Amino acid sequence: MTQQDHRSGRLIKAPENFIDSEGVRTVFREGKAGRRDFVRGAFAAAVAGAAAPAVLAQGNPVPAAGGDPHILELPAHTKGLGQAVATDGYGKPSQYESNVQRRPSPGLTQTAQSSVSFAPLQSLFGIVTPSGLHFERHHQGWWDVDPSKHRLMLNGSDDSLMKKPLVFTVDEIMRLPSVSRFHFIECGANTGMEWGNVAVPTCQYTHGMLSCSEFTGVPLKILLDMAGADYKRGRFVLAEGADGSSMTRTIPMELVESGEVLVAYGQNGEMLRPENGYPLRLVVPGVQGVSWVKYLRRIEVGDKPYATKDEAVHYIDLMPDGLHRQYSNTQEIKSVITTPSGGQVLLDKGYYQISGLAWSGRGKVKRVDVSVDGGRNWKTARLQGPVMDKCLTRFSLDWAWDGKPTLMQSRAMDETGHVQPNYKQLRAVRGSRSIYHNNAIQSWLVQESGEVKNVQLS
Ligand SMILES: Nc1nc2c(c(=O)[nH]1)N[C@H]1C(S)=C(S)[C@@H](COP(=O)(O)O)O[C@H]1N2
Ligand SMILES: [Mo]
Repeated sequence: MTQQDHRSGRLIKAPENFIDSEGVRTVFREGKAGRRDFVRGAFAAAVAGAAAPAVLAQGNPVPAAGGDPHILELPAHTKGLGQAVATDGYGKPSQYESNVQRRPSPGLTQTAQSSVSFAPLQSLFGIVTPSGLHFERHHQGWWDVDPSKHRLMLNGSDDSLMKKPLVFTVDEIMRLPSVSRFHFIECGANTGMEWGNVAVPTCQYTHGMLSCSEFTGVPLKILLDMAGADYKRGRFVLAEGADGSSMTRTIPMELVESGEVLVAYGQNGEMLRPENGYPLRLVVPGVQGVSWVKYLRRIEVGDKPYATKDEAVHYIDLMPDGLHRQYSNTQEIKSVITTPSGGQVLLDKGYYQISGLAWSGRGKVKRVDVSVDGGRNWKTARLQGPVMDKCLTRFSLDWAWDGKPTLMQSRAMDETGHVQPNYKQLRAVRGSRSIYHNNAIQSWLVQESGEVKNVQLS
């Protein structure tokens, strides 16, 4: 990198699009050597091959001498006629932001239908995920379901558990009293590739199975009341989706009774996106994403947990003693620094705003501490309000880089007193061969070159 580049901006963005489709195919051909190595190797190769010009194109060049033409010369847009209103009936982001995309992880899954795309957390501000960048997790592909033909059925596992089984149309649900609430959704497998060791380079891939929206819908409790549910015996509900994945999950009735569980149709002010369950999805605040059943078509009230495939065989946690833990619903306190983060490059010393996200499935985030010396000393970060229940919370801290290698971490605490563990603490309880519910403290190493790297401290 030349001196000129150093003057041109303070941070080079992470090269999010550094794997092309041929690269993905190569990875598939070569990879059978064990999943974690395979993914790690794919990324290492891709990072090494990232072309410098593509990275530099993200810079913001300022000429060294002769005046800045971007000030001295009037650009066309100051002299000509701009485009007409409603040129695009549904607006899109600027062409200059086309690199900000949700992306699949090369080599992670065998098909693109039973797969996941990760949200570009490193490129987002505040707490809301734009709907088009929301992460996706499909077990059998997504559908654009015709709302006029979609139905939601409520029944009991036996007749006495539901006095008046009902079938709703989407219109009927949208007539009922609604609420709008901001909540995060995190796949239980988020950060799952990192259980054993560092696997992926950027926070898009370490933490991007995480998004946050304002959801609008009807509390499920209202629908169950209408159908005459027996809350005394009926301590569980089964939620079922209308796609081919037979996604069914048991939800404890306490969560429904609290009024928090929603049958949602709205996401960030408009209808849900098809990828996120249009026209109806369950919103289960604080609970892992798999329970947020999309294309929701049926709710059954029962007197015991259902032990469906996605809770008895999948979405279980291998513990150090060799047994599996089931029904670990809650997404525990967690945080990640999104800037500076893996794959980004700091271009000079001096001031940076450290910024990141914190969240807890147990309630509000109470405090976030940030360390720039690998966890020896901690400073309390600013929380950007409003701090909401079971919602992403943005934190920030002022920092001046002295040009030396810096190990950066964030550690969050929630209002119930739960504190985010480091890897040593987490592995002591959970071992290192699990997939789900990795809420360990993330470490980023700012190297002397300014390049930020994903690292784990043992
Ligand atoms: N019907 C249905 N619902 C589903 C799934 C699915 O494959 N089918 N995937 C689940 C999983 S594992 C997660 S993490 C979330 C992801 O929601 P999103 O795709 O809107 O991000 O949806 C859940 N609900
Ligand atoms: Mo998930």
